[in-house]
Amino acid sequence: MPASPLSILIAPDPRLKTRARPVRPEDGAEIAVLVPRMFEAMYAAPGIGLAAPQIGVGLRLCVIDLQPDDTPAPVVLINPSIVAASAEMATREEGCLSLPNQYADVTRPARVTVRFGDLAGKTREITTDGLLAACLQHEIDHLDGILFIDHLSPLKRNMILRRLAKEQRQKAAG
Ligand code: K1U
Ligand code: ZN
Repeated sequence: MPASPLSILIAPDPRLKTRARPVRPEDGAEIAVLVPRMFEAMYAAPGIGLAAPQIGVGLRLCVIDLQPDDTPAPVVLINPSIVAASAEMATREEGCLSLPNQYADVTRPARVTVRFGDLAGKTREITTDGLLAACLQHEIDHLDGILFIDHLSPLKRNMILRRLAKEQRQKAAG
């Protein structure tokens, strides 16, 4: 029987605020099943990234696909970490599949180098800027229990959380 689609946790679910643990070699079988389902959930949402804690799995694992020119470019990142970040900062609008319909300008290092393991167990590095740099930092934040709203003032953060709660109540009421 086909597995049901993964559902994405919505803030303020406490699992989104929990630091995920590193993936270990013995997690390989679970990850092999999880990764295609994470891509499926991410494309269906639709989104350009998804971290395991967003589907209630406390592992340091995320998937990204910016689909430049509508061409699939899937990347799996196992135990990703930022090994270098520019002093220069960049501000861009971010969204989050765990905060549907909520957007805000977030300021982060403009350029980062991220080291991670791939599905074959090889260590890789990406140095990038622009949307991919923001997305990588956003997904690694999820692994540390940090949401994009945590980069905003308490006033803006609470405004977004209140608006989200209201929209979720209205959605539940049909
Ligand atoms: O982790 C997530 O919640 C996914 C999030 C990633 C992200 C978006 C923007 C800046 C940084 C990180 C999303 O994918 S939100 C949806 C989104 O941005 C999008 C959806 C469809 C097409 C293009 C973008
Ligand atoms: Zn997110």
